[in-house]
Amino acid sequence: MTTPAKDQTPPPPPGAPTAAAVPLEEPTEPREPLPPTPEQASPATVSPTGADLGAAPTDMGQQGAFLTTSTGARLRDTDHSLRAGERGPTLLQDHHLREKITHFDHERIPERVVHARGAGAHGTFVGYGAAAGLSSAAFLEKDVETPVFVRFSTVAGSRGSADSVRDTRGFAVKFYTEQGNFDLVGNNIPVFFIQDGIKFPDIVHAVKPHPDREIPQAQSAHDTFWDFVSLHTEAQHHTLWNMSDRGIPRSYRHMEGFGVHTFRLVDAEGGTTLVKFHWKPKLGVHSVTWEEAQLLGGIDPDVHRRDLYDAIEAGAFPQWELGVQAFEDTPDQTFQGIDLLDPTKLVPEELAPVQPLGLMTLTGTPTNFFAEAEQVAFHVGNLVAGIDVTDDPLMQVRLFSYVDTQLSRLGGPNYNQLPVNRPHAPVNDMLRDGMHQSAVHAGVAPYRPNSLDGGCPFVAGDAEGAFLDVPQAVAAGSKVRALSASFDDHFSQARLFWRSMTPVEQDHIVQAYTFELGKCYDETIRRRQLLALVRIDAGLAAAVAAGLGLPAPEAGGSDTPETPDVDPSPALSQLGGTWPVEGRTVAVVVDAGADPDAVAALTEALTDEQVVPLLLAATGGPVWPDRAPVAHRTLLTSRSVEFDAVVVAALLTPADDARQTRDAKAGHSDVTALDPRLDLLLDEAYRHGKAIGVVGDADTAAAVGLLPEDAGVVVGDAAAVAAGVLEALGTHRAWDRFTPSGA
Ligand code: HDE
Repeated sequence: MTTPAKDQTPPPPPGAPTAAAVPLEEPTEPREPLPPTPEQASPATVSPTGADLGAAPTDMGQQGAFLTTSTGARLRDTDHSLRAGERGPTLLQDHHLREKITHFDHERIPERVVHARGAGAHGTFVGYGAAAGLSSAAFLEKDVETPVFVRFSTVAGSRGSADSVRDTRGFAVKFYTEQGNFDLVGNNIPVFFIQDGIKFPDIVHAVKPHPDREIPQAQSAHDTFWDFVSLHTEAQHHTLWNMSDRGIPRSYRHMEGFGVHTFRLVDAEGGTTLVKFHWKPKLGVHSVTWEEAQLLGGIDPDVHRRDLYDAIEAGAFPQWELGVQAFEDTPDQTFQGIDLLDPTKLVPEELAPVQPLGLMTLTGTPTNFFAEAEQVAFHVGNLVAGIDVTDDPLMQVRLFSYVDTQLSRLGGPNYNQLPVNRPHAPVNDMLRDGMHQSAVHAGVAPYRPNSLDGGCPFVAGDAEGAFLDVPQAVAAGSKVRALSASFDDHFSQARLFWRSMTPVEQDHIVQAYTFELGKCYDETIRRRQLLALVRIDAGLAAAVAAGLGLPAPEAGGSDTPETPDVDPSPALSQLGGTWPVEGRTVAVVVDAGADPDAVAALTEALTDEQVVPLLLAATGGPVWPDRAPVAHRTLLTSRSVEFDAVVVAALLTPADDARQTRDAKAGHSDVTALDPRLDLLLDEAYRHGKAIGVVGDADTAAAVGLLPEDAGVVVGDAAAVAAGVLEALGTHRAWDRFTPSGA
């Protein structure tokens, strides 16, 4: 066996809390706080009113080598409270104790009503200049670079819930433009459950845990959700997306983003265009399987947060292209029969292609999660010149909600002064005082008109880049609580989505509905949802009904009117195509008998493509005696769902702890030649359509139950395996392993 040279040691995988050597003994020498790690970014050091302070980001963190009170007095002891004698009661005069405990008692703020679980990152947006004829927004101009902060989220779960659940994902971007902050507060699904914002509390109350027992957490598989959406059929289109693989993304990096509503862009001459915003991930759209999602909920509930931060730390910076579908701003605000003000409708890309406007790259993880990802406050009304809202009845209500919610969540009206929310443009707003005011405003006349402050601040015009509320004509009419008849069709676009899916994707949808409805206690609710499904597609309804053991409803009945036929939109499917593989993880199964040169060559080939190899051995410690590298994962600590692919570089025989009493996974099989946990790992990876490499020949493959000709299986030397696995990863999954039902 040859020795791996020092420079062949694979780099440590991302995620270690510090790069510094950690001493075994408690340190005794005072030292300044550690600076952020290279990938950590902080909000810019601008003042609460947008002035560039030119300070180092570390100036916003803790300073000095000694422990102090919050007012800077150095402390002698923080391990003992001040007491009347060593065995006596604690004294009320202990100001340090009271400050420490009182602050701790108030460390939590209300979590977001929705989208409580999420993760944020810093980055930049660079305009292509392609929006010139559409919008005067300066940040869209060619090569203009704008800092951004992005927060991805689930909707239903609490702040500590799992990332892997079936749900819609939030995709909110704050652009710190030189004309003020622009927030694009979107989702990974292009349509919404409701058409009028007044229904938002209803859908949210329905999907949240039942109010009596407060279960289930972060799930839609329960009676109240299906009760509501089966009655409120405008939710059917969005629900169908949730039941598709879009509801269980592989990572944030693999999600599309959508502004959902139609926006109105205004060009330099005042011309207007209606647009729908899209974010296209450079890595393509990719999802986990439902079994993976369920396993991840227990094994790696932080999967999406970890993936995002590990990728950024590894230098595999996630990227999305921002684009728009553009439509003529006609009086009826309709495109080819699709009402652009109805947020339950999308416009197929085949009818209106997405025009790219710029590229977003995420390059920085938060320095402090609470200060940044928790305190960031998005608002649909944070608009800049060149971008305006429309009369979409959902959007209109959001314009009220996002300010209102921050008042209780962030404790007052000055939340835009928090470092992550501060604009990078000068702020002169005449808003004064209030809780947590951190600006020190000069002048005596925060009102207009005034003469005492020389008339300041002045209002701006077009020449000064003032925001324009487009003078949009509104139809004169009566005050009504109603929507136009064009909002009445709830099913044709759900049918469009279903018919655009490949057979494998359709199977996943059937499985998801059957699972979710199967979790409902009430049969009437299941039957009612089947009545909605038959209006989407009779085959879908029949397949779900069969799984539930219920009769399939007939299409065309009095409560199941026929839905018009639609042309599919192939762009909605996530199959087909090949994509970059940056930041994906590959388990490399090794032991001391594996050829270290082959393993080094393999891991190097993977890291060259910014794929993260994780050495998986029976136990921790050095894989080869007395030398690097050490195993990153062990059979006990890992499960297949943590990896995108597996390479078998050693046939692990049963290890000492391969006993069910020590590791339940070891109960998977009685195979005596292989460790049963490796057998399980490979079974699952195969079932989930993941790439599997075997360093060796057909006999080696046979020893782990694989054939070289199996889809997504690569057998050969290290170089061939690396190349084959990288190629298979690029297609996201070995789709041929999923045999669609009926095939
Ligand atoms: Fe939200 N939404 N929403 N929403 N939403 C919030 O604002 C609300 C809607 C979305 O990472 C809240 O700061 C109403 C559509 C995202 O911080 C709250 C209505 C879309 C985020 C709120 C909607 C979204 C939120 C909760 C119907 C996709 C997370 C905390 C009129 C286009 C942002 C907060 C983050 C957050 C209200 C509908 C996306 C309560 C009333 C449609 C991505 O204000």
